[in-house]
Amino acid sequence: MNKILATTMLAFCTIAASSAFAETVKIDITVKEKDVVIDNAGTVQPMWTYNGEIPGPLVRVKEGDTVDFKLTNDPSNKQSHSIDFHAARVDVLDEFESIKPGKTKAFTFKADYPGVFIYHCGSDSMAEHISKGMYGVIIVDPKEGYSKNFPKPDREYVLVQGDLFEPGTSADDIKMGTGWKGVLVNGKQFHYDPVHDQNATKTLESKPGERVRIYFVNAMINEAAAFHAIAGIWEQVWDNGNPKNISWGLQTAEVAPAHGMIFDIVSPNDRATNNALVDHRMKHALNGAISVLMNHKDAPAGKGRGDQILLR
Ligand SMILES: [Cu+2]
Repeated sequence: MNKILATTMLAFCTIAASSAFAETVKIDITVKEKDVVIDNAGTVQPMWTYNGEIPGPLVRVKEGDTVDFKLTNDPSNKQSHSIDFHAARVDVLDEFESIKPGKTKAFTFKADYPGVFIYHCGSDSMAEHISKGMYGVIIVDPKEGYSKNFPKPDREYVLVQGDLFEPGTSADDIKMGTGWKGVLVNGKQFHYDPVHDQNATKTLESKPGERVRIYFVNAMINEAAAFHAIAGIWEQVWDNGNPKNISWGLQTAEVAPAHGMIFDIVSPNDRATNNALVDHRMKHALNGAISVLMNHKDAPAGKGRGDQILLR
């Protein structure tokens, strides 16, 4: 075997190895209590966050991977905080314990189940910590990859729905829903809806006929989300995002608090169309939970791909 061929084969083996075998993925997150912009007008509210963002950073691993995780509670914070990964099987009193400002907590877990999972703060009062923004998404891609029952999408978007309460609402009132103000989609009311909010500048986009995969997570503390695509039908829906839990041709699916599901939509390929992806509970939709998906031939190539899966 000549040297060039040997080198090529070695390179090929390295790529194959990295995609076929489980890896250890290192994730560090810092809790920051800070003022955060909660709508398209630039309104700021004191919130509690993972890495300063609502939702926290998108974590994506493959089924079978080990997550090597470290949580830091920033020394400038006032509260104890924690993290609860729904993708982990560990000890709630150990890995998920609360840590004081200035402390760190490191642990590992194996992502044994494929799907889309929430992570959130579990510190007392959990209602207050979650509703102030302490949640995010971990996607665990199935180890067998794509298949007939879990086809490769053309674009992917993450949508996380959370509560917005009036600033200064007490933990007890938050728990009972008093002082509720609206719904944040990826951290902002009407984040991707220029129809209902003149200050909105972003939309989800795809080309006609493309398969768009929505990773939907409901981080609301007390209420389910009735996820529906106006002027569309969910081609396939996977409960918890597990390829085994497949449903076909759904109009609306209920996503429980602290649950996630995968929704695919395929637009007609012979015309431009628009969809509104909504929580069909009117109280939720009309207070922030509407996102526009524009299907048109000029959709930017990078949108819904790479680092533009969760649009900030
Ligand atoms: Cu917390």
